[in-house]
Amino acid sequence: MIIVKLGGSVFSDKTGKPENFDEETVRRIAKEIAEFYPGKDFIIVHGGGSFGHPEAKRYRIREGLGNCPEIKRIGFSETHRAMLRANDMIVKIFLDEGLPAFSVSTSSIFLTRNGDVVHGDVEVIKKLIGNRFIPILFGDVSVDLAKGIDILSGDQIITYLAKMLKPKKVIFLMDVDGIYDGRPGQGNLMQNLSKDELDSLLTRLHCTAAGTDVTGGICNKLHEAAKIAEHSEVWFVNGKVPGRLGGAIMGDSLGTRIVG
Ligand code: IP8
Repeated sequence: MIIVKLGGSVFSDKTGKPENFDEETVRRIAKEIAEFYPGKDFIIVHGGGSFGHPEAKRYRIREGLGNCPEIKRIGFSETHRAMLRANDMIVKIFLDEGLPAFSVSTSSIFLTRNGDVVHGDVEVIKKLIGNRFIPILFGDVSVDLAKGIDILSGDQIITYLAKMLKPKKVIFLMDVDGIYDGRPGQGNLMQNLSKDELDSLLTRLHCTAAGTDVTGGICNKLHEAAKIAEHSEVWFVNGKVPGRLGGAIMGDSLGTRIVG
């Protein structure tokens, strides 16, 4: 089983207009996956991009229900709807390419406490995989046991799925070539990154900046990658460049591979 994270910056321009969508890139990614399906099982998890993040920020979903619960409840649902719109376009493209993609709403099967997953029902996902579907989950709003509501990033979902389902590989698709030894997209590309190097990189990058993401951008990704690496091989490759995903699936691609 291979889990692919379709980063929000791959299918949309996070700095652009709300809900812009790069159909051509998603179609090409679907075609690359089609070359390996049904020989391999896939789970896709996509991020928020220009869909979920602006809404989550506008309604301050990460702060919980707080003292304006009426507005927050509307925002919770609107943020979810924005994610469903992205999800629907992605699922449609996969279906067009002959892949049996099936949408699984993260917020219906996961519960969080202060943003951390405390429950995730993976039975449906297991059965879908058993029946040769390609489940497509997404970073989403979550019902939170401490704050009432929160956001669950696609990267955290993958950490949980990796722990429960032990995939062979997790491949993060990004809009840069991999992980750099400086600010994202700068410095030298680190092609092989040990778990120790990953930890020191997190310290060096002063991982606090979230950019346009309410979920912490590259820093959250690296933190989650460190946990995922305990269960699975992890790759970071450029989803905007044809062939990189296919290369990572085969085990030979320009990008960053986390070595245990
Ligand atoms: O882009 C965030 O998911 P991510 C989802 O994977 C929302 O961090 C709703 C902002």
